[in-house]
Amino acid sequence: MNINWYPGHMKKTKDLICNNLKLVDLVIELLDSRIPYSSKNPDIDKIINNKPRIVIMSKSDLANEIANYKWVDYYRSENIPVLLVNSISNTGIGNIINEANKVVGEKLQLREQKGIKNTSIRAMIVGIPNVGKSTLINTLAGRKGAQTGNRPGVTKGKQWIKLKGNIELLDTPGILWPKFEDVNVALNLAFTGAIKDEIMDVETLALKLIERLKERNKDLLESRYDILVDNSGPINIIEEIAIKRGCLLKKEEIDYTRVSHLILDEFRRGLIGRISLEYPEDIKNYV
Ligand SMILES: Nc1nc2c(ncn2[C@@H]2O[C@H](COP(=O)(O)OP(=O)(O)O)[C@@H](O)[C@H]2O)c(=O)[nH]1
Ligand SMILES: [Mg+2]
Repeated sequence: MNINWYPGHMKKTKDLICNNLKLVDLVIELLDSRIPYSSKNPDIDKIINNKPRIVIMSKSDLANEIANYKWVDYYRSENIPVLLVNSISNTGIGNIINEANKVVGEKLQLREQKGIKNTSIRAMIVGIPNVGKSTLINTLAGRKGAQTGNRPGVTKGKQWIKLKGNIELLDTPGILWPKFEDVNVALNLAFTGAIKDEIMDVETLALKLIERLKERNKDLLESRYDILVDNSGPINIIEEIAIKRGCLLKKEEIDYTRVSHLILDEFRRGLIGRISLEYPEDIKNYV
């Protein structure tokens, strides 16, 4: 598997996040709603080490609604604050500010009691590549989001973005590495585009995706491509889609590369439907 995370890079990233962590009151951990397990950094708990945290399930618009609520229930049952967010349409964004105040509120009161003037909440966003960190930062900043610039003495060299309410967000997110060991995790990351088509050729990846969708999302597959998938193996399904969509070479041969790109692209954009690849009940010993 060819992912650009070698140990040196991981250590550097970890050090950077640890240094930034000292400056913040709150960590906003971003997970992809379609794959909350696979998009979770394996070392996050050790890295943030008891810092207050809010879990944000990003791209909730692309995930199955029932799965979304099951994940929310799961996190609530673990007493971990969790929010569903769609950064593109701005859904759920306002709740982040409320939740941040709930989670960090007591600490702020203590600060006020000690006579500390600036009682804003300082937060940082962390997550694996492509999970939506930059989009969320931009959405949270909005048009009014002014860069607050350096704060001499306290936060040398750091840029903070002032959000509505009393939150200041570090403008550079913490980029974390995904899990490596598990083939299913790698596949999920590749299906959703978190790691680009690096782990295997695009034809095999599309084939694996069709296998997965056939198991749980047969109806969506059938209605998107106007096909019946019951007795067909994944290759047949891909060929049928190719014919329906005109992904053909000369002499009517199937253009496997083109149809594979088409399927992956449509899945990633949510065009096949709102599909979650992981439900809490699938995951044993989830943390
Ligand atoms: N549908 C949808 N797409 C999103 C959402 N948030 C981010 N994206 C898309 O996901 C891709 C990666 O987002 P980006 O913010 O660059 O991720 P980063 O690498 O974590 O900074 C971009 O194409 C975004 O438009 C969301 O809530 N819903
Ligand atoms: Mg980014």
